[in-house]
Amino acid sequence: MRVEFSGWTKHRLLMEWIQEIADLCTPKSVYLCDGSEEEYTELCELLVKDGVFTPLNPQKRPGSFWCASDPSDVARVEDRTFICSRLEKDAGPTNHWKDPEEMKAILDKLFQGCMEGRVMYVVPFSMGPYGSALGMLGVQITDSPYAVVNMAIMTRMGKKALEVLGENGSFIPGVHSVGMPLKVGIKDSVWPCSQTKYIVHFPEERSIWSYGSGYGGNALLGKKCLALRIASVKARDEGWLAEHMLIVGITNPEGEKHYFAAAFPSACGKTNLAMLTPAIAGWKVECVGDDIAWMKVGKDGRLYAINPENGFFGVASGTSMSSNLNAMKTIEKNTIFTNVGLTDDKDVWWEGMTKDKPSHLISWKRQDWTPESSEPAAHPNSRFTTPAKQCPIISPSMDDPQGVPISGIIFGGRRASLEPLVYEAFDWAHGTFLGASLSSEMTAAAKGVIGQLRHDPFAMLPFCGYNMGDYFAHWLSMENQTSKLPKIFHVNWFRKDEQGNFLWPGYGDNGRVLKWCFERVSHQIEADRSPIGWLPKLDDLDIDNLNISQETLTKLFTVDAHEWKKEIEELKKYFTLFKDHLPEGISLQLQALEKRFS
Ligand code: OXD
Ligand code: MN
Repeated sequence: MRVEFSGWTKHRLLMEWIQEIADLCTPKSVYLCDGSEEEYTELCELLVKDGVFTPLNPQKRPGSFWCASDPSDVARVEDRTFICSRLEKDAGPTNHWKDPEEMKAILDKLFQGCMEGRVMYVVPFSMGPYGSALGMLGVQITDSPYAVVNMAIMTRMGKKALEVLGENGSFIPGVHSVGMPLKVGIKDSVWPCSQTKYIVHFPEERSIWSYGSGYGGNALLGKKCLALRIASVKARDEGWLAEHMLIVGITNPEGEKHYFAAAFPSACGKTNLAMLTPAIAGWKVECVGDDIAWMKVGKDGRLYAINPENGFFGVASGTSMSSNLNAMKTIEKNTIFTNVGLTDDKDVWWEGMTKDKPSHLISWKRQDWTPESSEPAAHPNSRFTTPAKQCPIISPSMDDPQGVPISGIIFGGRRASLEPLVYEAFDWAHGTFLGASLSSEMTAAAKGVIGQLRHDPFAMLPFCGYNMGDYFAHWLSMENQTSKLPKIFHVNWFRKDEQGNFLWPGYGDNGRVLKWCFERVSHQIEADRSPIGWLPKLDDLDIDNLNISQETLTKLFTVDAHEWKKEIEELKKYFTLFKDHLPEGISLQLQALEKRFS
């Protein structure tokens, strides 16, 4: 089939590539997206007609839809995610690798005719504000209209991106197929997907191929595939940082403002922190992004960050008016809900949303559900896809092509013990070591054993597009570019007592911790030196109107030498994984930590 471009683009390489993919995948037709509102509405109507989307009650949630995935396609598939660099050592020990030629042969077979009977959509998009020197352009080809409408929310998608691309601009190509060709006689399913899944990245040629899944990070290629795995490689080559981090602006009662970026593993509360309503009076938080930050040293020597995305793909389960009021307000309209419960009055519900449970609903498995049901109404990794602009505290700087200057970087994990509520790194190299040492209990965001502790350096374990040891070295090397790098902090909201109760209330009260970080970056307060870093003087942590005992506070900040020595042994073992790719700077930090405990 000859693809008719009719002036959609004059970019010769783009047209040749689209034709090549159409020839390989043999769809019944090709649709070139323009990103208009009419197009979004028409695609949603198509998804409704096909039974994929159920429109929600317009009185309750205008412009919104419910849908449920195949029960086998509910999360990112890390074990099917590949970094196919030419050399295995460049993918490193934390990524799955296959020789690029071998992988291309596999993909060639899989993609041959894979879109038969389906429409092939071509989705041009910009990651980051149009024309930002920090931004990047991508084009996703997909046979999933669900992926198209999600991309329309999550990225700056359509004509304008094509204009910026012009006739010879560069773009990251991504091909996505649900992997279920509609051969004659085969009936489509509401959530087509395949048991065979491949999420593949070619870091040298900077391309993405995704097969078999329609869900989230597997299918919305702008997000994890482009903005983290491919972008991290580009960032290494060009001397900047592509990170799994939220970005917030914080203003104190005196009107002073600082921006922070924070890395937490998936489903550890990044969206909640990004949209925080601080429990302390007079402090204001603005959200620039909830998942990804691209950061580059600016002319003034400071690190500037943009959020490459344009929407939130947040975890619905557990989100409530008390855990994240701003997220609840963001999703009041124009939102796609995937794998939550559908109530009888055509609204949505999930575990943790309200204390009172609906007496009946349709669960994410499309089954009748009552509070007595043994299975949850929503999948723990259920999601909302919603425009960032709808967030009541969205920062006007989100669209600033310059980005925002970052004063502090925060690392955090889910640790029941060991890690104090908050501490500060001695310097950049020590902060890099804190990022490299991050461990967290696993959540439902990826397939795996929930609750199991795993190393997740920089919260980038599933997202680093090259050798993680080289990535540590890249972080260390940022110091060669400037002396004005941000301060680095480590937080842990999840420490528990002997009975298994959380010691810290979390959510809005995390604003108290942000306040401490703010006052450290603005040099307003001193801190106490400890073997692991700078700890707050307890009087400096604002606990006004917080019902917390001195004993609990002490436990939150306990640095138990015995536990830390065990952690050091564990880290020694872990870092051997990186062999000669482990930079000396990290080994020296580990040795120094050990020495401080001896
Ligand atoms: C996400 C993730 O979807 O980290 O953001 O899994
Ligand atoms: Mn994420």
